[in-house]
Amino acid sequence: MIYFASDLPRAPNYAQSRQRETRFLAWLDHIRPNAEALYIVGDLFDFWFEYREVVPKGYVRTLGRLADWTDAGIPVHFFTGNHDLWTSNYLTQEIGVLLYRQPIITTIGEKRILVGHGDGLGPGDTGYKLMKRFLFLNPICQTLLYALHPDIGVGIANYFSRRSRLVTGNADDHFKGNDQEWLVQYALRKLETQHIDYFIFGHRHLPLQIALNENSTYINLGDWIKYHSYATFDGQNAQLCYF
Ligand SMILES: [Mn+2]
Repeated sequence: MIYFASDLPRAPNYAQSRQRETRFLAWLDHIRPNAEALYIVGDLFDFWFEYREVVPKGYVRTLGRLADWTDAGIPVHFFTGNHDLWTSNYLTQEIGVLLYRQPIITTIGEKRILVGHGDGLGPGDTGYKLMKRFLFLNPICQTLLYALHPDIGVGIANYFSRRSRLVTGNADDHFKGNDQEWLVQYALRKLETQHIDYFIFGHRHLPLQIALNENSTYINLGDWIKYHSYATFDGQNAQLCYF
């Protein structure tokens, strides 16, 4: 079985963050016996920024568990989200994940699956798209951040992490209809030129499984704040599940 999960930001306080992490780790341990691969589809971290010799505090148990999986030969595919788009080579080197900065189309069995975090895809979200392009991924901004003491740099990253969460609107916790759901629109547009069996995205923080046509489905992975939701793929069918 192949597993997909995304969006595990930390809670405002330490105790709640640990609680969230404990639940996620319990899920990892639960699925491990029959896991052939794991896809972390973005926003595993609240924020992530790598200095040459320093990485942010926290996430020790999660990172340790993922390293344990990759050491055991289970592939862990890691997609950057808007909260961890500054991921560099630490996670590939130290944890052994396969890193993706863009959505990918992968063929598993006979199914074509498009996987990606989903930030900045489809129509709308113009404010975020501009910030991502001109601020978050701007080499000058990154160089400036490197030049700062990590306590200050990480503090700034933290600030933008919260801000980008505001910009991308976690408050939209109800389904807005296919024409207002940007990722549905993105998927429908993709289907005009090619066949894709499953679109698997995170970022929306709302578990969704929507038939786009007779043989194409959009799954949103929800999150690990409210829903503890994930998706499975058995080689034939993908399914939204809850832990
Ligand atoms: Mn996101």
